[in-house]
Amino acid sequence: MSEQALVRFDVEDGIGVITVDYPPVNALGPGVPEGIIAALEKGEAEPNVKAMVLMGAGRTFIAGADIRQFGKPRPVLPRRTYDVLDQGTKPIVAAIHGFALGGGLENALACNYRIAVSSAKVGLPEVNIGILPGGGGTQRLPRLIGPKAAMEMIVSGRHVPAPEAKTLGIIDEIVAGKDLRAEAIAYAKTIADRRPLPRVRDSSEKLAQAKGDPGMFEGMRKSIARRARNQIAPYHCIAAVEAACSQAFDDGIKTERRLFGELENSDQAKGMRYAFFAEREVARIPGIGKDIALPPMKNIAVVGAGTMGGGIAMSLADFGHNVKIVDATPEVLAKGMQRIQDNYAISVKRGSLKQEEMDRRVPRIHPVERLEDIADSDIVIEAVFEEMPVKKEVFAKLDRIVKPGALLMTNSSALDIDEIASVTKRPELVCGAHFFSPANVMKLLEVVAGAKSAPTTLATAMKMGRDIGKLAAYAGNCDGFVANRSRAPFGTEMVLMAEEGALPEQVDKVMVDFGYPMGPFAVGDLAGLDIGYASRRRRAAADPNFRKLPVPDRLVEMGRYGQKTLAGWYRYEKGDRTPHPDPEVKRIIAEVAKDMGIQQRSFTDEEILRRLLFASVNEACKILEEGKALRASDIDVMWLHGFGFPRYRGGLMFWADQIGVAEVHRQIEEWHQRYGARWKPANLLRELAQSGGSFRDAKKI
Ligand code: 3H9
Repeated sequence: MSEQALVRFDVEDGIGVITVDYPPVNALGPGVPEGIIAALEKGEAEPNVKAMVLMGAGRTFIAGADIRQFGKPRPVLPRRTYDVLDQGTKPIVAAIHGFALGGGLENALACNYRIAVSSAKVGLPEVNIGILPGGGGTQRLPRLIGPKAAMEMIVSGRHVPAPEAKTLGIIDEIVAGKDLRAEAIAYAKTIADRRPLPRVRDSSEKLAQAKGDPGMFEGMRKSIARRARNQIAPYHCIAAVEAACSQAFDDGIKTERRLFGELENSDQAKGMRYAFFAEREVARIPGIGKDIALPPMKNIAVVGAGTMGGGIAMSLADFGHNVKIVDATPEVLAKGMQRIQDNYAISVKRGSLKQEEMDRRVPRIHPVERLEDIADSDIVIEAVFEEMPVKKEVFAKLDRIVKPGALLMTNSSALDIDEIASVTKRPELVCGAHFFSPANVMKLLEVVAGAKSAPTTLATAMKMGRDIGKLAAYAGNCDGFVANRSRAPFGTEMVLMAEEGALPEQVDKVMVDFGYPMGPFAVGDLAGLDIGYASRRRRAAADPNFRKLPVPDRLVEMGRYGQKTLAGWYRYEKGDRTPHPDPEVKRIIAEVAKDMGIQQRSFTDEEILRRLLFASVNEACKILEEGKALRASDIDVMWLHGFGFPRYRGGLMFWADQIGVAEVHRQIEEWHQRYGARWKPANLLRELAQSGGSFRDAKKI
């Protein structure tokens, strides 16, 4: 594409209008900065141009640098757009709609004025891809709004709505936005003769804030210590803002460049960039185009007012949907509604939700007492007990009662979708919608395809997920679907390793150091060990070869259910969630090991990490070779958003790719020899190791 096509320049009424036109989001891809510079030079040279406007065509202003170009060699431009904007002699107005993010906002900050429509959002979200604003954002934003507010924006990476941006001082004026071009031209005329030109780089009053509050930067570092554990970018962001306060503008820019250079090719930035694109790729199901016509999604109902059903109803209400919720008895329904109220009230108490917002959301959830009351639904999401006969009974009833054409989705986390669909006369309208717990918090939604699920059914479930802020991922119908099935061997290995001598506290420390927010044993105690116990019993009854896990079984049989009984893998003090290693657990583990003839030994941290994660990588390969997942990166998205896998490591399969398929295969083969059948390498793993392939490119569909 030619530069003219990427950036247009035309003159109207003495105002030069520069329009970036690089769909879908006007990223600053190759040719765009060059096009902006060429247009600016044209505007400077034309005597009849009194002022200029910089805007974006289509749905947005500029979403930032082209992320696809990072990590690749790029031509070094003799001048950057920011410098050309700074050196201009004619006023330039950035006219923002949609998003002004990263390099987009940085260009706007180098303009003399900024106007925006009220629905616009601005931000410097670079930290979310493991880098920092490298186009002067760390130097200009603190000068414009003060270092404290700037640091908060840069370190959080949040998108700031235009009205708030106006209050902060980023935006000069909010415009109606009916015809942004006309409004921007009108605004540009009002400032065309004003001199001197306001330049953010020249103003330093706001920086004085740092002198009055010398502990500001250290305070910020402390406040993010938990959230940003192990990460480099957030701390570099703080250092860059600190430089804005202690160095002259041009020196600050050099510091920003140096810090940016340290981050761009870091492993963390690579992992986060990969995650960014994986999260977008996950929305695509081959064979289902964007233009597929979808049935209505207006009337939605949830069956089951337990923890999951309530959480699903909240997820819908949070995004403005009215939702009916039904349960077997008025008592259970009332209890469920109370739980919903309480959960919202906790968020209000913590300050993460405004009372007015809670008052808007709760009335969107309508409790009803009979299935007949949800007969007019377009979509029904079932969230009753995880027992096949119960699910079948509910689906048979729903099929009779709910209007023809309505979609019936099950929130089952493992049961056979085809068996559930078989009791209905509309199997093509049935699929799984597996929310993760707590459903109103966790972002992952597995959309599970039954053998007869129609493309429109799957596309509707995916869209519903996206509409309520979830990352919806396709999964094939198999035991545990994709996320839980790939996680299951991790859960088994951690217990078997404990029998061999790796104690919960060592395993948990390894995984927390790796980047998980909590170790897996501590998570088990939080969720309740009785849950896994019940499911193991069920599965053992159905499958004589099902592997027994005597240690957790014994803990549960002793009444050690986890945090709720103040004892599980750890012991707890009343009113305190801190896990304390328990000699009693060590004794039980040693006893079980002795009974089973297992020789206990010591483990290195590396062995623990590999054993847990490689077990899952091998299972993920089986899932891929069976075609139950569409791509390795979908499994990564599931691990990032379902299990708290550290985002800066990209995801399970991306992490394994960094180690290399050959090494993963070698290690798994070694453990296959030592531990037997459960470590048999997946065929796909063997093939990839032989062909020199990568997990990332392994698609089996
Ligand atoms: C930066 O600016 C560094 C600077 O400091 C300067 C350094 C010198 N690049 O998300 P969507 C694609 S770093 C390339 O589905 P939405 C995206 O992959 C950058 N591609 O839409 C997708 O492609 P496809 C700082 C990009 O409406 C399509 O556009 N900026 C970029 O849900 C639609 O995206 C950011 O981090 C990009 N920058 O959300 C902002 N952005 O259709 C990143 C998007 O093939 N972007 N694409 O899958 C976003 O947060 C969201 O895309 C946005 C729109 C909110 C803008």
